[in-house]
Amino acid sequence: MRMKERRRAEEISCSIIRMLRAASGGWVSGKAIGDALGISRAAVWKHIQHLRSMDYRIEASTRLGYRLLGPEPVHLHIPEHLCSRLIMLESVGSTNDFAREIASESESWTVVIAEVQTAGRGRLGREWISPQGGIWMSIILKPMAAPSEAFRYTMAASVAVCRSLRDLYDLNARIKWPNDVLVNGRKICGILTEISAELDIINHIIIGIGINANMSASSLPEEWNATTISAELQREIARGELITRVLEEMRALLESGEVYQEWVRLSDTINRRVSVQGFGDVTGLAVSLEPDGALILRRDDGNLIRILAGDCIHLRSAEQSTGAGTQAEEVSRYA
Ligand code: BT5
Repeated sequence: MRMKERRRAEEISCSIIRMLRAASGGWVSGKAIGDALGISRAAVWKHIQHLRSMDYRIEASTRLGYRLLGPEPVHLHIPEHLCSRLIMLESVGSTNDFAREIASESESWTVVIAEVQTAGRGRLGREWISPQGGIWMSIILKPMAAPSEAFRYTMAASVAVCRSLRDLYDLNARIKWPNDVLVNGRKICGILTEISAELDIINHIIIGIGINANMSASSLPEEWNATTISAELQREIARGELITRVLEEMRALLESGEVYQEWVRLSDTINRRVSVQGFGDVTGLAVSLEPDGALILRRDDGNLIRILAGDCIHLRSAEQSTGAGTQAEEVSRYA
């Protein structure tokens, strides 16, 4: 199918889903859909088949038409070998909280996914808006590793999301330090890692990943500078496919030993002028990133400072900054 035709087909599929959603689980006749969209009933049926292949559960009746059954089952295309257990919830406060409650008796790679979070959390207890259509998931990991290695798992998650968005949808995804994934400078994914550990060994890590997938950008306040996949692509995606890819990428990365290098290559922060708020406010040029996740900043007085955690604001683009950062060339390969 040519690009233009494919775009048109996707628009029609989206319109059909909107009509079915608007009916709140009620029936919509094939004729009503066909008339509204200017297509034949046979074409409506073809689009319904396509939507079903994208995870939507749609019931068809020759007499009544079509109706959407519950929220979209994102798990349908997640192969079993990627998680030791997959828990799907319609609605939960926070998948990270749910994961924490079951962590001690769960195996590594238990994955919790919710259609909606009513109390989704960001770092430092901040709110994370999590309506229907997004991907809200937590992965329980139990590596034989020291607590100081925990950051590697968060890095792997952000790199996995970035690569998946690039490969599947050709989106210009980059990582804002420490672990936000941005598309064209706007936040599309946030990661919240929580660990339980003894002094020298991790009991479990919970990696919470929130991806704004099939949601309208207007569900998020403008001042947050956020975006969603459907807003970027002007179409909805199959969430099961994206979740699968993220899990595959994460597993491959953690086995490869290349997590840090990839995290640096995909960084959108290096060689930018930034302001970091954490323990006090610091402004300067982001010159490099270290394997433990630290950001090295050159302050205006020339002094280098090492920051392990904080909120980063990008003040100026790489092109406008002077004095290339040590890792800037590698980064530009992804530009
Ligand atoms: C994060 O925190 O970015 C981590 C978000 C992690 C969410 C996942 S969803 C699955 C799992 N279960 C949870 O309860 N959480 C995890 P932080 O860097 O602190 O960013 C929080 C800030 O992002 C908020 O203060 C808002 O400004 C903004 N924000 C809130 N919801 C957003 C959304 N859906 N998209 C983009 N920005 C959002």
